[in-house]
Amino acid sequence: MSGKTYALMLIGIILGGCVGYATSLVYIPEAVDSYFPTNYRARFDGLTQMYQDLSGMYDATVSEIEGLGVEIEGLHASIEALQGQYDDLDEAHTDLEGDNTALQEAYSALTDEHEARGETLNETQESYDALLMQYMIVTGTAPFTPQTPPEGTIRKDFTWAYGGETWAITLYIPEHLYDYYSDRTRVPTADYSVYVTHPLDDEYISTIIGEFDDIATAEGYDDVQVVELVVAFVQSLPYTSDDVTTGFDEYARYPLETLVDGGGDCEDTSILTSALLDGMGYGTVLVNLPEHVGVGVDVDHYGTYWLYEDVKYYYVETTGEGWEIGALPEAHQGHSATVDPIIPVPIITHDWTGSTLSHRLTLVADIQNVGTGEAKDFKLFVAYEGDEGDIWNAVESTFFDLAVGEEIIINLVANEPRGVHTRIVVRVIDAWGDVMDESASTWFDTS
Ligand SMILES: [Ca+2]
Ligand SMILES: [Ca+2]
Repeated sequence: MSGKTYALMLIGIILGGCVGYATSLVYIPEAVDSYFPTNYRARFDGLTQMYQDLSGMYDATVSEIEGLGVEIEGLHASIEALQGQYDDLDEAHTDLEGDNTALQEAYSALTDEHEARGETLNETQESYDALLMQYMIVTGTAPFTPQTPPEGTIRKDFTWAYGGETWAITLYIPEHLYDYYSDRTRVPTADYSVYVTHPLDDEYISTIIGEFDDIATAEGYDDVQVVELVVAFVQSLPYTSDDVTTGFDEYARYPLETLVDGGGDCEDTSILTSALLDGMGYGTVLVNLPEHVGVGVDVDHYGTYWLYEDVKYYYVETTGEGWEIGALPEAHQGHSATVDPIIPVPIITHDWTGSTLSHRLTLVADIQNVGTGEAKDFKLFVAYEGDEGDIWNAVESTFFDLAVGEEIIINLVANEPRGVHTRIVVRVIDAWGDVMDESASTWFDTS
């Protein structure tokens, strides 16, 4: 387009604007008001106001919904957090349940172990007590910390049957005690009570008695049953005659010898039985039959008994098994017997030498008490004896006492009778004149 055209168009626009302005001056609002009916105007305004109000409500509702959405999100987050917490707690609970089960198992395992250890402790304590007792017997003293089993003991295991059951005891016999008794010269007497009343083994015998007491207490035995238990124990020991085991006959054994040697013959097992029964407090005697020895015990029973100082002592056979209290083997029936109580008695031995000068005998006697009781008011008696039983020129010493194990040397001078067939007799007599020991020379003739 040319510049002329542009100019024409510009002029046209300006003219057009002027026409528009003039028109606007004609159509003023008052003109509109006057043009539209009044009620339309009010309704329009009302609708406009309603619209505005609804818009405001809408906006408020929208913002409220937005707020609730935020709130819901917050609640969701809380729920998730709670769920997480719940899951954690659930897991922890499961873990704790597992822990609880494991702890209960561990607790019952510990309880079992505790009980087992308690039993072991009791057994150990019993063993310790037994060893301690042995140790004290061996050494005579209580150790501060005994840690090793006692040396110098001889272990002996015994089993026997009584009352339908089998019983077992283990003894630790002090070696020095056994050696003491086995080295001891046999006491020259038929009164075997001195083998029971010898005091050195009393303490050890009481520990053996403790073993029987334990059984008797546990089983609730009465007196007869206790005696039967002890007798069954001794009867179970093997019978060994003297000549086989010791090389000579009538070798009486002290109780510990019979236990260590594992048996003996009648006087040995009777000595052991009466040592146990006497130690337990039962009235006990030794029954000395021809060629046999048994025991008598003061219990309420029936059968064969010996009366001693108005007390009935029922016979107990100690050799062989199965003999009941009061049962006397047929081989020994109808014989008389001597009864030796279990009380300490002196047993006297003596030696003497004599020389004669001018029909005067000088005699030197060595007298010893090898028994278990003191000799009181004993005398030495010396005389010449004729072959008709006559006693010539007797002399006596003054009274003397001899403690257990003690010995005394006594000199006596006696006149020798002239022109007789004679022998010298030497006696140790007690206060009642009973002969406690006696010896004689060979027969000879005097000038
Ligand atoms: Ca004794
Ligand atoms: Ca014997």
